[in-house]
Amino acid sequence: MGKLAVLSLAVIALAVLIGERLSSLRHLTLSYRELTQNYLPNCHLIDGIDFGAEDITILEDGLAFLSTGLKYPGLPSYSEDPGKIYTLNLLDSELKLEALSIKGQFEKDYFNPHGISVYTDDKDGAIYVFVVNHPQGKSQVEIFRFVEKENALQHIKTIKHELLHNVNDIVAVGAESFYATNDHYFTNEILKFVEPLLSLPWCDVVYYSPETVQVVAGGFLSANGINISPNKRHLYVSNILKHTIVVLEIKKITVLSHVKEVDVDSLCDNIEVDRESGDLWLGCHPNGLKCVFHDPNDPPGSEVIRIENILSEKPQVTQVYADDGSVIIASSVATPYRGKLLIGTVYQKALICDLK
Ligand SMILES: [Ca+2]
Ligand SMILES: [Ca+2]
Repeated sequence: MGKLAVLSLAVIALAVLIGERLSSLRHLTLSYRELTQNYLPNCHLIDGIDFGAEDITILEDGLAFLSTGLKYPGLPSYSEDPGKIYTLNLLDSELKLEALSIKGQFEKDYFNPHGISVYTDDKDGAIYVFVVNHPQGKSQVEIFRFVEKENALQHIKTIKHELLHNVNDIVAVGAESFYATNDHYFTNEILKFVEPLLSLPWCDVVYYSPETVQVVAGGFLSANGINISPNKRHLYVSNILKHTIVVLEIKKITVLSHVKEVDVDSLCDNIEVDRESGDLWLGCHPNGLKCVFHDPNDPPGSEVIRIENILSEKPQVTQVYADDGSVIIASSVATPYRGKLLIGTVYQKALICDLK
């Protein structure tokens, strides 16, 4: 075969590969999806949240913790200030956001909080706040003790481990133990950028305790939000680029078995679980490409999805809220509390609505 023929074949092969990858990217990001508005009554933006509340979780007594000010490579962030953890008491008639001060040996200037989880110790009622932190682009987990009287977080320890290399979210299962998701396989910034384009199912879930650290589940295109069922028997993990929620049964603390994957047809980020009904509440990105380009004239929208009876033969997947970005941009978490729904976003605002 002549050189020209070889070159032509190479060009054709490359074109086919690029075409195939572009088509795959279109599917991964659901870039063709158009959103129909689906609003809830009495929605109000939360005063004081302007730079995202990527993750939110609510205690049984109505106190919400909000992780704000995330700086994440490839996504916009509109503040140079370090991130903060806020509380918001949902039982107060006037919702007042309070920033938690941080006590102890801790580098506040580089605080870059991402996924959070709260654990209450049954023995003494102590409340521990676990926070994924990315100081200067690194990945580590901070454990704080919540000091309610002082509206403060007492820093207890920083956990770093080679298996905790791209942590997105965590769910605490003890005062010092948790499951964590990695949303990328590579740590090199260029490879991290290329990774989603190659559809490599190499992301995982890691269990950490002071005695054991190990990968307990794998095969995720990108593992994002994670949470646990009220009876602590199942883990739920968002396989965000596959548009599914993976259900894992906890056989033993480090032995998980794959139960099923539920289609959600959206790029779902964090997962909150209603402690009474066991329903899953998901903050989702209806169009991933818009999240990447973040064009102010065509912003990413927001979508909240609820899954009822996830362990049954026929889980019900329902869209609860949808907005094209004119109200809130890039919703990443949604958490219900006594007839209200609090929605947080990656880098913009937070919204509270009445559930119908
Ligand atoms: Ca979380
Ligand atoms: Ca997340």
